[in-house]
Amino acid sequence: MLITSAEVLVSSPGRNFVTLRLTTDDGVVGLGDATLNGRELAVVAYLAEHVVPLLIGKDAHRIEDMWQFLYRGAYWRRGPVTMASIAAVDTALWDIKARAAGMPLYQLLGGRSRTGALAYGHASGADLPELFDSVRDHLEQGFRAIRIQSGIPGLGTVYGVASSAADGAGRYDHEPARRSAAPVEEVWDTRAYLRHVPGVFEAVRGEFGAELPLLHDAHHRLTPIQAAKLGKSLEPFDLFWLEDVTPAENTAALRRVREHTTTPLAIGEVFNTIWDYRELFEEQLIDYVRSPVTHAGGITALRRILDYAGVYQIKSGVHGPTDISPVGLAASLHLGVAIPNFGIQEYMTHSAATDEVFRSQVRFEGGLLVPGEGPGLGVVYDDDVAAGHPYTAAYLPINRLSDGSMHDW
Ligand code: GCO
Ligand code: MG
Repeated sequence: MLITSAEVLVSSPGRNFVTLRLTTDDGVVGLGDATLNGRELAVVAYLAEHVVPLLIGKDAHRIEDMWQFLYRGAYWRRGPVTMASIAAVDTALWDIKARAAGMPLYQLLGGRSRTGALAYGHASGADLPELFDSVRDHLEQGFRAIRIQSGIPGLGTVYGVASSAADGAGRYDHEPARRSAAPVEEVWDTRAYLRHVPGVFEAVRGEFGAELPLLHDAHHRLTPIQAAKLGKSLEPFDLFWLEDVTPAENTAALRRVREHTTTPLAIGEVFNTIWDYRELFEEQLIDYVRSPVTHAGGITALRRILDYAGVYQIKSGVHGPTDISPVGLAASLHLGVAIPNFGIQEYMTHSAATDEVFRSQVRFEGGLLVPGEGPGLGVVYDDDVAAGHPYTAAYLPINRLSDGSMHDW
């Protein structure tokens, strides 16, 4: 089964997506997600100029060898652009193998270990009444675990808070990327944030009780000692996890955090290889792995990371914002229902326009995401609908402190 065509598809049904479509000589088609939010065209160039020419005529069944060829063979290893490109090829080859076998992909990954993947949704609000409405809305949608992000008195727009809680379409999801020629600028104040957040969790626990699993994302903004303080102050509210407390480059920072708090920690949405996790796993500094298939080098690579994590009782907590396409989400779910150490799956529902371009078998039932029983990943890309949604430049926002200096966003 030889690869005869490799197409890099770019479309923007509500937001930008990069998709790789591979076709074999016997007509089997596989899809892979290569979306890198705000830097999409860098991956398009890497794929089109340096990867696609190497794929034509290759045996589609040799997934592991292709992974090693693209990773070791480039000499220049790691990095989000390279690893998103490798991920797309790897995912498309797994899709092809499962379609050729006539099975849903999870069967090839060892079969089901669970009925579905527990998903958490994003509740947010500029103030407590808006936040409570958003939590109620998510409970009504069937979510059994909820991320809590709130506005901060004195600050304008902050990460994770929907710009208008109910946008008329009944969506509370925060979509950070903006279609514009340059990034939107936000103003950040860590002390105001640290003063405000514990009261938000106290209020949410008071309103919704002790049972509901609650999560929170600090989005890489704190120093180790600030992160330790936050983790400690949130202990009475029993978080499922506290995410990305410190900038991701310095994994040793989490030693300081861990010394001070028993709040569970999650990190890794901006990591891209198993090496990024080595120290965190071996020293048991985290509890959940945030890497998605799309940015960790594909199903082959994420499975390896999660097997390694399992040795240390660390579980998956796969990244699932809207910039992971329905192809990337389906890939995470096929892996998620198969592995022994599944933890939770982030689920930020895609827009109707996105779902028309990517027709997916993924379903959300009773708080669980299920990948579907069709062959392969179970996602079809509709070229005709996609043609109506051309690429539009978009950027993630940036943060500045009140004196104008740059901070982590
Ligand atoms: C999350 C993430 C996202 C990212 C976004 C960047 O936890 O879902 O932090 O909101 O900021 O995916 O592309
Ligand atoms: Mg995050």
